[in-house]
Amino acid sequence: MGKKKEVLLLSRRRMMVIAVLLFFILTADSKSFRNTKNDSGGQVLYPPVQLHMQGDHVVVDNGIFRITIASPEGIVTGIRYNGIDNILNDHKEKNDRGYWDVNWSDPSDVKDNLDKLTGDQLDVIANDENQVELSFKRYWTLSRKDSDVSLNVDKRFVVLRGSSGFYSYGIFERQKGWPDVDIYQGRIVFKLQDKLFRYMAVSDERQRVMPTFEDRERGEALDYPEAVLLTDPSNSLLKGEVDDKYQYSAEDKDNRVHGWICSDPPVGFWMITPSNEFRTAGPIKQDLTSHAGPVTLSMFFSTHYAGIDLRIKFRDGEPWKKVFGPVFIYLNSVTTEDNPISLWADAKEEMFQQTESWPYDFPHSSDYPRAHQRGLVTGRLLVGDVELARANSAFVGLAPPGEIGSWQQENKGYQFWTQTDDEGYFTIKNVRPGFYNLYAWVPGYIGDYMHHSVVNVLQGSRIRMGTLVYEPPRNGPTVWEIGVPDRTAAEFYVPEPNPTLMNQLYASQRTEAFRQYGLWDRYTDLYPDGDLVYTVGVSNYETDWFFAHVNRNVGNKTYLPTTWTIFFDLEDVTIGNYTIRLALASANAAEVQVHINNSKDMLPFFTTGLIGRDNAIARHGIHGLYWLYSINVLHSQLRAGRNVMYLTQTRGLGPFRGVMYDYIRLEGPSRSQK
Ligand SMILES: *[C@@H]1O[C@H](CO)[C@@H](O)[C@H](O)[C@H]1NC(C)=O
Ligand SMILES: *[C@@H]1O[C@H](CO)[C@@H](O)[C@H](O)[C@H]1NC(C)=O
Ligand SMILES: CC(=O)N[C@H]1CO[C@H](CO)[C@@H](O)[C@@H]1O
Repeated sequence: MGKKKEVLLLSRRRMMVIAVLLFFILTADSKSFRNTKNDSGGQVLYPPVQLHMQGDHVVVDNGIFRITIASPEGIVTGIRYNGIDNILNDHKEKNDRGYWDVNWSDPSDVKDNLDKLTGDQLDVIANDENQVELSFKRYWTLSRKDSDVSLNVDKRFVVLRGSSGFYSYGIFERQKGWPDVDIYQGRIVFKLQDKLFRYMAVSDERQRVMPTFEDRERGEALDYPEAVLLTDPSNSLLKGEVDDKYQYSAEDKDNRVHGWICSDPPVGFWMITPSNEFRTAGPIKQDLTSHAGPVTLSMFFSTHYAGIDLRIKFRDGEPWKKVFGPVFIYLNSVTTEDNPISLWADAKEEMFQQTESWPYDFPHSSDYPRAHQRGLVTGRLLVGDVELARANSAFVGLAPPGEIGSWQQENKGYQFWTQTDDEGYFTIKNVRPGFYNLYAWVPGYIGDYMHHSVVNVLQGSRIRMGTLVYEPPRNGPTVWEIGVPDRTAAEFYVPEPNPTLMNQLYASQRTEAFRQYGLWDRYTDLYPDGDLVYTVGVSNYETDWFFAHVNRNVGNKTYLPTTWTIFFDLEDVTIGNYTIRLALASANAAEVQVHINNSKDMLPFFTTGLIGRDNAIARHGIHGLYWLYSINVLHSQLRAGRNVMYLTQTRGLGPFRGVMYDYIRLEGPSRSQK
């Protein structure tokens, strides 16, 4: 990167170090320099932040970039940076460029409403040389019942001196007695200049030249219509590819920086989400990132890959308040001699810096606790299954008090997650004061852990949980197992996509192959004459177990249920009860019926009932929500020699109904039962 621009890329903290160093170097031979040093710690290199109030909009300029925000609406209409007059798409309406929004409905009515949370009043919270903080507020009243979601909304925008980007956070509040409401989704959205931003990056591996909005308009909508076959793209290299925003989803724990690169001039626009505390449903909840448009999002909450369970449901006048963000919208640039793709590496570096600075020390809202107002929880997790072991890379988190596993549906409070080290130790930092349960799950083991007592985190508290032992469900020794208990179907067979429906990005990335479009129909191609048959001890789940239990495409848009068969041999049958552990990684409007030995036409031995709305098959996920069933089998229902277990997904009709298995195990009777 060029020297001059490199300085511009530096974060505030690094700049201060450089400014102080420069100060010492310069003062060594120039006493007069000292006179120009300001009192705020040596930020002499950067001009003060300036706020200009201009009737229907405000402009904030820190010498690095300039942002224009409609006032009092609190909607970003312009970002000028590095010679680009407006990074945002100014062919779009002013309220369709940089905005917060939520989807909501009145539960007594099915109508889905989109609310852009337009502000009614502007308050200047801070306006000095180092920080401008603006608050765009809207207060809800009963007279707004049909037009606006019943929330008080305070949208904040913060610009710091010497910072190459801006922060936004929002405080949503509901007062006691307000009407029932369901809120499905909340996010901040930026729509960029389509002529400039063509290259998108969501991770080291997942980056590419993207189709434009018009390319999609000219293409052929697939099923769902968010997926489009590019029949006539402006860039002919993209012809014949499928584009779908859901192919760029990420788990929240990995959804920390993504965005777009413009090559001329070389400029990057990035969404940095430095914490997951305000997102919902735990660390592996999946959501959208950036997508063709060009669009960049920070998704605060949604029903994606989870379904209706994840709508935020307010009943009986329940009061509520929550802070979403701050997120950081980062701008970077290099000289024209440099490779613009290097802006991704710099954005990632900036993401690490922002994450390290969390919790921030500058937001003025008292609803956002600073570092010293938060607490710390430490401990060690062991797992006692067949033998006692350290829980390596286990997910350990604090979430509002609930039931075992309830964090994956929880959506009103804050969650704080970490992973254990290889000795099982964990440290959960920066926890907001409040009551929590401590939850955990351990890759390699089934089920969920919850500590028996509620944890009360106080301001500044350091809570030692000591050594905790998770005892996963187990009634006896493993007779056989299929897959790995890790809440995904990633270890199973993910087919090659239909060559006419490819996203070339994933053509050479086996671990991302599940993101291809249309894999549900590959089942019928692979099993044209009969359904999947798996023989324990002979078959290999990596090649012989299709990653999703989907319906058979019999043509004419008709999909029929399928039955998978597992053959297993028992040398002899031990007196006592056997147990089947059936762990699902996803379910969508599905029902799994289990038959053992008996014909599949008879009443099922077990059924899950109709479950799930996570839509992970259609949205190219490798998991949705997690389900675990334990099924008791009497020894008299098994026999020495060959046994057979049938798994029928009974709900046909469409391609997207089905399940993904995480793991299946047969346990023998416990040795002490004999
Ligand atoms: C296709 O389905 C439609 C609607 O169910 C039906 O009317 C039609 O006869 C079917 N065509 C064929 C070829 O099966
Ligand atoms: C075995 O299962 C049966 C039927 O559910 C139950 O009544 C019995 O108590 C179980 N036996 C043991 C040892 O758990
Ligand atoms: C669990 C179950 O249904 N087991 C059946 C296996 O088949 C034998 C013989 O047909 C039945 O007696 C069991 O009930």
